[in-house]
Amino acid sequence: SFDEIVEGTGNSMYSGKVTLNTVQSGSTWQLKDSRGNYTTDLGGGTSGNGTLFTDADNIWGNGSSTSRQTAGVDAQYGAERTYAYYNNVLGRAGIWNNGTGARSRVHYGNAYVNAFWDGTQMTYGDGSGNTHPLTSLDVAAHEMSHGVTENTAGLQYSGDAGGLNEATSDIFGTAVEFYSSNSADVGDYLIGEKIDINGNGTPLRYMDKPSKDGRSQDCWTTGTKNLDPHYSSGPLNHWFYLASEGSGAKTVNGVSYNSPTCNGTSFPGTGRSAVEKIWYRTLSTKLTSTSTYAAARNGAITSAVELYGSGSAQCTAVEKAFSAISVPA
Ligand code: ASN
Ligand code: ZN
Ligand code: CA
Repeated sequence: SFDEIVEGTGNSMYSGKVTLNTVQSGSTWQLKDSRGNYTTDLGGGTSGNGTLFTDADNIWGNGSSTSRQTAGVDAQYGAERTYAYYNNVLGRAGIWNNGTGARSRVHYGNAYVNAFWDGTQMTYGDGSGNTHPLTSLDVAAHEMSHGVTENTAGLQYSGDAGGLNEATSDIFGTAVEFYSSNSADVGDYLIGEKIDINGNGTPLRYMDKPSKDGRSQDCWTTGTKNLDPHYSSGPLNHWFYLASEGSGAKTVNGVSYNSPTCNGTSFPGTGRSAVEKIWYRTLSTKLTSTSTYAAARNGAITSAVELYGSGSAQCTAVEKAFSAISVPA
Protein backbone atom coordinates (compact mmCIF):
# COMPACT_ATOMS: atom_id res chain seq x y z
CA SER A 1 0.00 0.00 0.00
CA PHE A 2 1.04 3.59 -0.54
CA ASP A 3 0.81 6.61 1.73
CA GLU A 4 -1.20 9.40 0.19
CA ILE A 5 -1.53 13.10 1.09
CA VAL A 6 -5.19 14.00 1.54
CA GLU A 7 -7.30 16.80 3.01
CA GLY A 8 -8.57 16.40 6.56
CA THR A 9 -10.89 18.43 8.77
CA GLY A 10 -9.78 19.82 12.11
CA ASN A 11 -12.04 21.14 14.85
CA SER A 12 -9.53 23.49 16.45
CA MET A 13 -9.72 25.21 19.81
CA TYR A 14 -8.92 28.72 18.58
CA SER A 15 -9.28 28.90 14.77
CA GLY A 16 -12.64 27.22 14.20
CA LYS A 17 -13.06 24.45 11.66
CA VAL A 18 -9.89 24.20 9.60
CA THR A 19 -8.47 22.23 6.71
CA LEU A 20 -5.39 20.13 7.42
CA ASN A 21 -3.19 18.20 5.05
CA THR A 22 -2.90 14.66 6.36
CA VAL A 23 -1.32 11.39 5.31
CA GLN A 24 -3.55 8.39 4.62
CA SER A 25 -1.86 5.08 5.30
CA GLY A 26 -4.28 2.25 4.66
CA SER A 27 -7.32 2.86 6.84
CA THR A 28 -5.67 5.30 9.25
CA TRP A 29 -4.71 8.93 8.86
CA GLN A 30 -1.67 10.67 10.33
CA LEU A 31 -1.42 14.29 11.53
CA LYS A 32 1.34 15.07 9.07
CA ASP A 33 1.61 17.17 5.90
CA SER A 34 3.49 16.89 2.62
CA ARG A 35 6.42 19.01 3.95
CA GLY A 36 6.90 16.76 6.92
CA ASN A 37 5.29 19.07 9.48
CA TYR A 38 3.79 16.65 12.00
CA THR A 39 2.38 16.67 15.50
CA THR A 40 2.86 14.26 18.37
CA ASP A 41 1.31 13.70 21.80
CA LEU A 42 3.67 13.83 24.79
CA GLY A 43 0.88 12.60 27.08
CA GLY A 44 2.02 14.81 29.96
CA GLY A 45 5.66 13.78 29.61
CA THR A 46 8.53 16.21 29.17
CA SER A 47 10.95 14.27 26.96
CA GLY A 48 11.11 12.16 23.83
CA ASN A 49 9.51 12.69 20.45
CA GLY A 50 5.97 11.79 21.54
CA THR A 51 3.48 9.63 19.64
CA LEU A 52 2.29 10.72 16.20
CA PHE A 53 -1.44 11.53 16.28
CA THR A 54 -3.49 9.11 14.15
CA ASP A 55 -7.20 8.95 13.43
CA ALA A 56 -9.77 6.59 11.93
CA ASP A 57 -11.96 9.08 10.01
CA ASN A 58 -9.69 12.09 9.21
CA ILE A 59 -11.89 14.41 11.28
CA TRP A 60 -9.73 15.63 14.14
CA GLY A 61 -10.55 17.09 17.56
CA ASN A 62 -13.81 18.58 18.86
CA GLY A 63 -12.86 22.21 19.48
CA SER A 64 -12.40 21.66 23.22
CA SER A 65 -9.71 20.37 25.57
CA THR A 66 -11.98 17.37 26.29
CA SER A 67 -10.50 15.84 23.13
CA ARG A 68 -6.74 15.34 23.33
CA GLN A 69 -6.56 15.68 19.55
CA THR A 70 -7.75 19.29 19.73
CA ALA A 71 -4.42 20.80 20.87
CA GLY A 72 -2.82 18.72 18.12
CA VAL A 73 -5.15 20.28 15.55
CA ASP A 74 -4.18 23.84 16.56
CA ALA A 75 -0.45 23.01 16.66
CA GLN A 76 -0.52 21.29 13.26
CA TYR A 77 -2.64 24.07 11.74
CA GLY A 78 -0.11 26.58 13.13
CA ALA A 79 2.79 24.69 11.56
CA GLU A 80 1.03 24.37 8.18
CA ARG A 81 -0.05 28.03 8.06
CA THR A 82 3.37 29.27 9.20
CA TYR A 83 5.10 27.15 6.56
CA ALA A 84 2.67 28.47 3.90
CA TYR A 85 3.22 32.09 4.96
CA TYR A 86 7.01 31.91 4.84
CA ASN A 87 6.96 29.97 1.59
CA ASN A 88 4.27 31.89 -0.31
CA VAL A 89 4.77 35.43 1.04
CA LEU A 90 8.47 35.63 1.90
CA GLY A 91 9.90 32.97 -0.42
CA ARG A 92 11.46 31.02 2.44
CA ALA A 93 11.01 27.23 2.33
CA GLY A 94 10.40 26.72 6.05
CA ILE A 95 12.50 27.24 9.15
CA TRP A 96 15.63 25.85 7.51
CA ASN A 97 14.81 27.17 4.01
CA ASN A 98 15.30 23.64 2.66
CA GLY A 99 11.69 22.53 2.16
CA THR A 100 11.41 20.45 5.32
CA GLY A 101 8.77 20.88 8.01
CA ALA A 102 9.13 20.56 11.77
CA ARG A 103 7.75 18.44 14.58
CA SER A 104 5.29 19.94 17.06
CA ARG A 105 4.79 18.24 20.42
CA VAL A 106 1.64 18.93 22.49
CA HIS A 107 0.45 17.99 26.01
CA TYR A 108 3.87 18.76 27.50
CA GLY A 109 3.93 18.35 31.29
CA ASN A 110 1.03 19.16 33.60
CA ALA A 111 -0.73 22.56 33.36
CA TYR A 112 2.46 23.95 31.80
CA VAL A 113 1.82 27.59 30.85
CA ASN A 114 4.31 28.12 28.02
CA ALA A 115 5.39 27.01 24.57
CA PHE A 116 8.91 26.92 23.18
CA TRP A 117 11.23 26.33 20.25
CA ASP A 118 14.33 24.36 21.30
CA GLY A 119 16.40 24.50 18.12
CA THR A 120 14.76 21.50 16.46
CA GLN A 121 11.06 21.39 17.35
CA MET A 122 8.03 23.13 18.87
CA THR A 123 6.59 22.18 22.25
CA TYR A 124 3.29 23.29 23.79
CA GLY A 125 1.95 23.09 27.33
CA ASP A 126 -1.76 22.70 28.11
CA GLY A 127 -1.99 25.95 30.06
CA SER A 128 -3.75 26.67 33.31
CA GLY A 129 -6.00 23.80 34.43
CA ASN A 130 -4.86 21.89 31.33
CA THR A 131 -7.73 23.66 29.51
CA HIS A 132 -5.94 26.47 27.63
CA PRO A 133 -3.23 24.92 25.47
CA LEU A 134 -0.65 27.48 24.29
CA THR A 135 -1.41 26.62 20.68
CA SER A 136 -3.14 29.70 19.23
CA LEU A 137 -1.96 30.60 15.74
CA ASP A 138 -0.05 33.75 16.74
CA VAL A 139 1.78 31.86 19.52
CA ALA A 140 2.61 28.90 17.26
CA ALA A 141 3.92 31.19 14.52
CA HIS A 142 5.84 33.18 17.18
CA GLU A 143 7.62 30.04 18.35
CA MET A 144 8.41 28.79 14.82
CA SER A 145 9.75 32.23 13.96
CA HIS A 146 12.37 31.76 16.71
CA GLY A 147 13.59 28.96 14.45
CA VAL A 148 13.74 31.30 11.47
CA THR A 149 15.66 33.92 13.49
CA GLU A 150 18.10 31.24 14.70
CA ASN A 151 18.76 30.24 11.08
CA THR A 152 19.12 33.81 9.71
CA ALA A 153 20.43 36.70 11.83
CA GLY A 154 21.03 34.39 14.81
CA LEU A 155 20.10 37.22 17.18
CA GLN A 156 21.25 36.42 20.71
CA TYR A 157 18.65 36.37 23.50
CA SER A 158 20.00 39.31 25.51
CA GLY A 159 20.70 43.01 25.14
CA ASP A 160 19.10 44.99 22.31
CA ALA A 161 19.41 41.83 20.14
CA GLY A 162 17.20 39.90 22.57
CA GLY A 163 14.43 42.44 22.11
CA LEU A 164 14.83 42.33 18.33
CA ASN A 165 14.65 38.52 18.52
CA GLU A 166 11.42 38.50 20.55
CA ALA A 167 9.81 41.25 18.45
CA THR A 168 10.66 39.37 15.26
CA SER A 169 8.63 36.44 16.60
CA ASP A 170 5.71 38.74 17.50
CA ILE A 171 5.90 40.43 14.07
CA PHE A 172 5.75 37.19 12.09
CA GLY A 173 3.33 35.58 14.57
CA THR A 174 1.03 38.50 13.78
CA ALA A 175 1.73 38.33 10.04
CA VAL A 176 0.72 34.65 9.97
CA GLU A 177 -2.45 35.42 11.93
CA PHE A 178 -3.44 38.12 9.40
CA TYR A 179 -2.50 35.77 6.52
CA SER A 180 -4.92 33.15 7.89
CA SER A 181 -7.50 35.53 9.36
CA ASN A 182 -10.94 33.93 9.77
CA SER A 183 -14.05 34.65 11.82
CA ALA A 184 -12.82 32.52 14.74
CA ASP A 185 -9.39 34.22 14.93
CA VAL A 186 -9.20 37.55 13.13
CA GLY A 187 -5.83 39.12 12.37
CA ASP A 188 -4.88 41.65 15.05
CA TYR A 189 -1.89 43.44 16.57
CA LEU A 190 -2.30 41.61 19.89
CA ILE A 191 -0.26 38.58 20.95
CA GLY A 192 -1.92 35.62 22.68
CA GLU A 193 -5.43 37.13 22.78
CA LYS A 194 -6.98 33.65 22.44
CA ILE A 195 -5.20 31.77 25.23
CA ASP A 196 -6.38 33.84 28.23
CA ILE A 197 -2.99 33.56 29.88
CA ASN A 198 -3.84 36.29 32.42
CA GLY A 199 -7.18 34.70 33.30
CA ASN A 200 -9.05 37.97 32.69
CA GLY A 201 -9.34 37.93 28.91
CA THR A 202 -6.45 40.31 28.23
CA PRO A 203 -3.73 39.46 25.69
CA LEU A 204 -0.10 38.83 26.50
CA ARG A 205 1.22 41.79 24.46
CA TYR A 206 -0.02 44.86 22.53
CA MET A 207 1.92 46.03 19.48
CA ASP A 208 0.20 49.44 19.10
CA LYS A 209 1.14 50.42 22.65
CA PRO A 210 3.37 47.77 24.24
CA SER A 211 3.32 49.44 27.70
CA LYS A 212 -0.33 48.37 28.05
CA ASP A 213 1.03 45.05 29.41
CA GLY A 214 2.52 46.96 32.36
CA ARG A 215 6.13 45.91 31.59
CA SER A 216 7.08 46.48 27.93
CA GLN A 217 8.63 49.70 26.66
CA ASP A 218 6.95 51.85 23.98
CA CYS A 219 10.15 53.82 23.27
CA TRP A 220 13.77 52.71 22.95
CA THR A 221 16.18 53.96 25.65
CA THR A 222 19.78 53.20 26.63
CA GLY A 223 18.20 50.97 29.31
CA THR A 224 16.31 48.80 26.81
CA LYS A 225 19.26 46.41 26.60
CA ASN A 226 18.91 45.51 30.28
CA LEU A 227 15.31 44.27 30.07
CA ASP A 228 13.97 40.75 29.59
CA PRO A 229 13.60 40.21 25.79
CA HIS A 230 9.79 39.96 26.18
CA TYR A 231 9.82 43.62 27.29
CA SER A 232 12.72 45.01 25.25
CA SER A 233 10.72 43.76 22.25
CA GLY A 234 8.25 46.58 22.90
CA PRO A 235 9.91 49.31 20.82
CA LEU A 236 10.30 47.11 17.70
CA ASN A 237 6.71 45.79 18.04
CA HIS A 238 5.63 49.44 18.28
CA TRP A 239 7.73 50.24 15.19
CA PHE A 240 6.02 47.44 13.23
CA TYR A 241 2.58 48.74 14.15
CA LEU A 242 3.46 52.38 13.38
CA ALA A 243 5.17 51.66 10.04
CA SER A 244 2.21 49.46 9.01
CA GLU A 245 -0.79 51.42 10.27
CA GLY A 246 0.53 54.88 11.19
CA SER A 247 0.17 56.87 14.40
CA GLY A 248 -3.01 57.63 16.32
CA ALA A 249 -6.39 55.88 16.48
CA LYS A 250 -7.42 53.21 14.01
CA THR A 251 -9.69 50.15 13.79
CA VAL A 252 -8.51 47.06 11.89
CA ASN A 253 -10.71 43.92 11.51
CA GLY A 254 -13.00 45.35 14.19
CA VAL A 255 -10.22 45.84 16.76
CA SER A 256 -9.44 49.40 17.90
CA TYR A 257 -5.93 50.68 18.47
CA ASN A 258 -4.39 53.97 19.57
CA SER A 259 -0.70 54.20 18.90
CA PRO A 260 1.23 57.12 20.35
CA THR A 261 4.60 58.27 19.00
CA CYS A 262 7.53 58.98 21.32
CA ASN A 263 8.51 62.17 19.46
CA GLY A 264 5.13 63.83 18.96
CA THR A 265 5.01 63.23 15.18
CA SER A 266 1.98 62.01 13.22
CA PHE A 267 2.26 60.01 10.00
CA PRO A 268 0.43 57.37 7.94
CA GLY A 269 1.47 53.73 7.71
CA THR A 270 2.59 52.04 4.52
CA GLY A 271 0.71 48.75 4.99
CA ARG A 272 1.67 45.58 6.79
CA SER A 273 2.60 43.61 3.72
CA ALA A 274 5.50 45.92 2.75
CA VAL A 275 6.71 46.19 6.34
CA GLU A 276 6.76 42.40 6.71
CA LYS A 277 8.93 42.08 3.58
CA ILE A 278 11.23 44.87 4.73
CA TRP A 279 11.67 43.32 8.17
CA TYR A 280 12.31 39.83 6.73
CA ARG A 281 14.96 41.25 4.39
CA THR A 282 16.53 43.05 7.35
CA LEU A 283 16.53 39.88 9.47
CA SER A 284 17.92 37.67 6.74
CA THR A 285 20.47 39.99 5.10
CA LYS A 286 21.41 42.86 7.45
CA LEU A 287 21.50 41.68 11.06
CA THR A 288 23.90 39.51 13.06
CA SER A 289 23.84 37.94 16.53
CA THR A 290 24.69 41.15 18.40
CA SER A 291 22.76 43.70 16.36
CA THR A 292 21.37 46.72 18.18
CA TYR A 293 18.24 48.82 17.65
CA ALA A 294 20.46 51.30 15.76
CA ALA A 295 21.52 48.50 13.39
CA ALA A 296 17.87 47.52 12.98
CA ARG A 297 17.06 51.08 11.91
CA ASN A 298 19.92 51.22 9.40
CA GLY A 299 19.23 47.72 8.08
CA ALA A 300 15.51 48.31 7.65
CA ILE A 301 16.04 51.59 5.80
CA THR A 302 18.56 49.93 3.48
CA SER A 303 16.14 47.03 2.94
CA ALA A 304 13.29 49.45 2.14
CA VAL A 305 15.51 51.27 -0.39
CA GLU A 306 16.51 47.97 -2.01
CA LEU A 307 12.90 46.74 -2.22
CA TYR A 308 11.00 49.95 -2.98
CA GLY A 309 13.51 52.66 -3.87
CA SER A 310 14.86 55.67 -1.99
CA GLY A 311 12.20 58.29 -1.40
CA SER A 312 9.48 55.61 -1.61
CA ALA A 313 6.50 55.84 0.74
CA GLN A 314 7.63 52.53 2.26
CA CYS A 315 11.07 53.92 3.04
CA THR A 316 9.60 57.11 4.53
CA ALA A 317 7.25 55.15 6.82
CA VAL A 318 10.09 52.90 8.05
CA GLU A 319 12.25 55.91 8.85
CA LYS A 320 9.52 57.92 10.57
CA ALA A 321 8.48 54.88 12.62
CA PHE A 322 12.05 54.34 13.90
CA SER A 323 12.26 58.02 14.89
CA ALA A 324 8.84 57.61 16.53
CA ILE A 325 10.17 54.84 18.83
CA SER A 326 13.17 57.06 19.74
CA VAL A 327 15.82 55.23 17.70
CA PRO A 328 17.78 58.19 16.30
CA ALA A 329 19.33 58.52 12.83
N1 ASN B 1 7.30 31.19 24.90
C1 ASN B 1 8.52 31.89 25.22
C2 ASN B 1 9.01 32.65 24.00
O1 ASN B 1 8.89 32.21 22.89
C3 ASN B 1 9.54 30.93 25.67
C4 ASN B 1 10.73 31.69 26.07
O2 ASN B 1 10.72 32.37 27.08
N2 ASN B 1 11.79 31.61 25.29
O3 ASN B 1 9.57 33.69 24.15
ZN1 ZN C 1 9.53 34.20 22.06
CA1 CA D 1 -3.04 37.92 17.74
